[in-house]
Parts: sequence; structure tokens; C-alpha cells
Amino acid sequence: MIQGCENPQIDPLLRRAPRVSYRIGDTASVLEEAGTLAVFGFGAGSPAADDPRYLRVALEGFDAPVPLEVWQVDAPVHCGVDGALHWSTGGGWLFAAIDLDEREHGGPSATARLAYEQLHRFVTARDMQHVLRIWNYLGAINHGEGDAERYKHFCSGRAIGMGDFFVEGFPAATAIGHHGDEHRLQVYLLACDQPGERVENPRQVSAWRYPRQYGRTPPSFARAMVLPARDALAISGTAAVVGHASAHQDDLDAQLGETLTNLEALLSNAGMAAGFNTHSPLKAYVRHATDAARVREFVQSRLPGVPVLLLHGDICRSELLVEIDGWRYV
Ligand code: 3EB
Repeated sequence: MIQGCENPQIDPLLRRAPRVSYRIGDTASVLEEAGTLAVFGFGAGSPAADDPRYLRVALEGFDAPVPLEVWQVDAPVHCGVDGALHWSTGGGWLFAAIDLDEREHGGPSATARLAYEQLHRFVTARDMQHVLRIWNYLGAINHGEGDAERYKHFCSGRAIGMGDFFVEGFPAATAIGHHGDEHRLQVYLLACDQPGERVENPRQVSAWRYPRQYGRTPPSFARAMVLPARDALAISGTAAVVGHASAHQDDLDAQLGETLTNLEALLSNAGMAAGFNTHSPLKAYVRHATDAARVREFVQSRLPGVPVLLLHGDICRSELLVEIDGWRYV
């Protein structure tokens, strides 16, 4: 089939979005498939693999078995290791990941700074300088009070490490607390040789404009990113934040409802049709393991047929119980 003939609106010169899916399967055979850019296992029980395209994420899944997440492009892929950084590239796309131990780098802020400096250095040395989407997983994210909270140290280090690289606007992002080794910071990204388009949520204050009460350094991320061919939307971690405030304290169902409203607002502001479907993989990060069953019920009834991976993760504001991120394809 000639590429693009399913959707004549897509300019053939623009990079088609990587396909993201959740699959039950064996890591080695998924890595052998043509065009596999990255594969993610979740939790301590996930397989180990030496391939630079494979990342074992420090978040536990609530499903049994926990699927792999797979990113695939329509081009040959090559990959390598550069110090603490693992990378792969193909068809104008770049995956890069870094996994650091804070004890070796002077705490959460210095480690976030180093992670971002390394990633920044790496992408600027390549042709794929448009960082469209970033994921950040850190341990004990809510430990510490007020400005001493670890998430806030992370935000400060991230901003310093970003330097002026994102002056034109931040990538879409997720920052979640994992329950693995608390000193471990994992950051990975998707970049392209073509730019995307940032999308904000009219129901929410942009994160980089959050008032002082949320920390000295506001979080550096866009709410979503339209990919270069406008064939997909990469959606940042989205929670029950309205304006800049957290809504529905202690009410999981209401937080889930508000999160869905925010997700729909992003689709609408991106000019996309409403709703999610069997090809829009999402992740739901659930703070309390005891809430996982209720979150599963909610997504099954309100997002029927949508692949939603349930992961045990702490949201960066301690009053938030759940956060959802993911992809919507056109
Ligand atoms: C929020 O709306 C929830 O620091 O990169 C969501 C997505 C959140 C990304 C980040 C934080 C980040 O403010 C928190």
C-alpha cells in the first residue's frame, strides 16, 4: 500500500507519528520487528533486556500480565548507548532515555539538571532537535514539606538543565513518582526532525504560569503536543486541576470525571474530534493501590474499548489521586 493513502490530508513530506501500542508478548520478538523504536516494560517483574531501545520503567502495573508498551516507525531503526544515555533513531524520530542514581549526582535537583543537560546535549548534536514529549519518573516525589518537596527540587533542576533550549515553548510531559529505588530518576523523550505544535488547556492555567504557592520554579511543560503530520496528539499528564487549583480533594470519582473533562478540552483545543478509541493508548497513574479497581471500572464505563494501562504512581501534588496521559490518533 502506498503510504498515506488511507488519509489523503496527511502531507507525505511530514513525519508520520510513531504507532504506540500495549502488547502482551516477548520482548525479544517485539524488538526484532521492523521499525521498533522503543519498548517499555513496567515494574520489577518485567523482563530484562540489553537492547538500548528497551527501558524498564520503575512503575508497577496493576494488570496481570502487565503488557509491554511498543513504539514503532515506518523506517529502519538503529540504536546505541552514550554514557548513561540510551537512544534509538529511525525515520526522523529519536528516542532517548537516561537513568540516574541521585546519590551519585548530589540529590534530586542536581540529578534532574544533569539528566536534562545530557539529553539536551545529545539532541542538539543530532538532526532531531524538536523534543515533542518527555516522561519523568522519580522516587518519593511528595517527600518533603513546601518548597523542600522532592518534586519541587526536581522542577528547579529540570528548569536549569533545560537552559534556553525550550525558549520557544516546552514539550508535553509527565512527571510521576515511582515506588522503586527512591534515588532513581528516569527520564525519556521522543524527538523529531520536524516541529510539533503545543496545545494548552483553556480550563487550566498553563503550568509554567502557576503561582508561587506551587513552588519557586513552575513546572516546565505544555499540556499537549500535536505531532508534525497532525496525525496524533501527545497528551501530557492530566489531572483534576482547574485554573491552577486541585479540584475534588479526597473524591476519586470526581477527580476522574474532571480529568476526562480536561482531556476532552485538550482534544477540542487541538482541533480534534472528541473521544478516545481502541487506537488511543492511555496510562492512568493511580496513587493508592486500593483505588485501582475503582479506576478500572471508571475507565471501562467512560472510555469503553480504550487501552488504558493502570500504573501505581504518585501524582506530583499530594492531594491528586489519579492522572492520565497518552495518545490520540486522528
Ligand atoms: C498538573 O496539571 C499536574 O511537572 O512535568 C502534569 C504533567 C503534572 C507534567 C511535570 C506535572 C508535570 O500540574 C502535574
